[in-house]
Amino acid sequence: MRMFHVASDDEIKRGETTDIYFLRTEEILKAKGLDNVVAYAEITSGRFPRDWQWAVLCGIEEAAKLLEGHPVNVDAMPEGTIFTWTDFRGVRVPVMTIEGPYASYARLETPLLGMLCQSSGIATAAARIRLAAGDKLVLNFGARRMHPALSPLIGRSAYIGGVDAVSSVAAAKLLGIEPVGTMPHALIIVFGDQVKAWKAFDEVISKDVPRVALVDTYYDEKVEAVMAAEALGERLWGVRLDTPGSRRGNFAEIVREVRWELDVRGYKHVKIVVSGGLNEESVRELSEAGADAFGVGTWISNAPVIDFAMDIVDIGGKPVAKKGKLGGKKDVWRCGKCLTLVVRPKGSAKPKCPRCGSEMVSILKPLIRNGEIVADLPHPKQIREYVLSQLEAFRA
Ligand code: PCP
Repeated sequence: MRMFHVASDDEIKRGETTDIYFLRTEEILKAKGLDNVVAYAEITSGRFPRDWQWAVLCGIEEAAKLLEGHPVNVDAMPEGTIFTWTDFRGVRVPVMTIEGPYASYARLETPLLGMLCQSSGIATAAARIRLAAGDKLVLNFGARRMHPALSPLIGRSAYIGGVDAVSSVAAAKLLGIEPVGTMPHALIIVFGDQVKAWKAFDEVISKDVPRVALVDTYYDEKVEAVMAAEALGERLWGVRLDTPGSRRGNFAEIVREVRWELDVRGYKHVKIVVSGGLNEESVRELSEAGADAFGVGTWISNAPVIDFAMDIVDIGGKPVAKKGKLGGKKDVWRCGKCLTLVVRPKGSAKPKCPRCGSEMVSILKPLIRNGEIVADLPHPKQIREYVLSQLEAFRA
């Protein structure tokens, strides 16, 4: 008997979260002796949400584990690859290809797309917040905005996208990093006194946890910030402003005031953490106003999905396609310098980058061969470094 309304690993692996029409398709193909027909399918994206011009491919490790053991060959861009939904000439970019008896993987389309669509949306939102925050600290506080079964996935995708840490204990465990957080309003309300709560935190919590005092519960933020600095002095790492919308007015102005009042009293070491309803624009604005760290929840955890679709484009070596898609197997080339993508019919000559003339590399790599995972699946830390190195191209 399932306690929570989420699918188990086994149910996902068996394809039981699939859409019924795939099971009926398998049944028909078997009944008509077409269950050995080899189909080559590609996964491409539609236009990105929020007017994004690029996205971060995420969810490849889960996809590999889903497809593992099925009689298929799979190529894919490495997890963390930044891609555009069309190439230089407007051709949709395949991020993954699957080849094998279609009836052996038909039902996996639903879970596979779900894995890539959601993780890539979250990782992309995180990468955009990363760019907006520059080198400042970005913390993912979004576990409470989605079903808890997804916390490890949300934290992993946000971390791959570039956030520095996550507050979800389960996500941090999956990533092999320490969970990071400050204190909730509840702690202060239970004590009924901010100073007592801040001091209790300082007294009880292990010394390697930065002391960040929440300073918007009762009084004006700058008043509480000075109170916290006076209460904890050098041991205070920072203050968190999670000012409620009803009092937010010009949040950047509040941050400037808090910065000023702390500095004129010699508390230059005290950093300012902001959270609550943050997005790319407010992170950029608050960073300019003097904020040092950002707790971002909804904007990353509830990020819109990347609209991936899977289409058969080759049957038995013959190009096929539905309306709106291009038939035939394709090579995908990427410029090592400016990340420009070029899609060509498979086996075509290797192009030079049409944008900067640099060398291009084939970006679809073998992931699975005859049902066996053949690619090294890197740790999220490595994938995050790969994403950050690509983001440098955008910063340049
Ligand atoms: C929220 C909590 C989350 C933040 C805001 C995420 O504050 O701290 O981490 O917000 P977002 O989803 O809008 O980006 P509260 O709801 O005040 O909770 P708490 O008192 O526990 O900090």
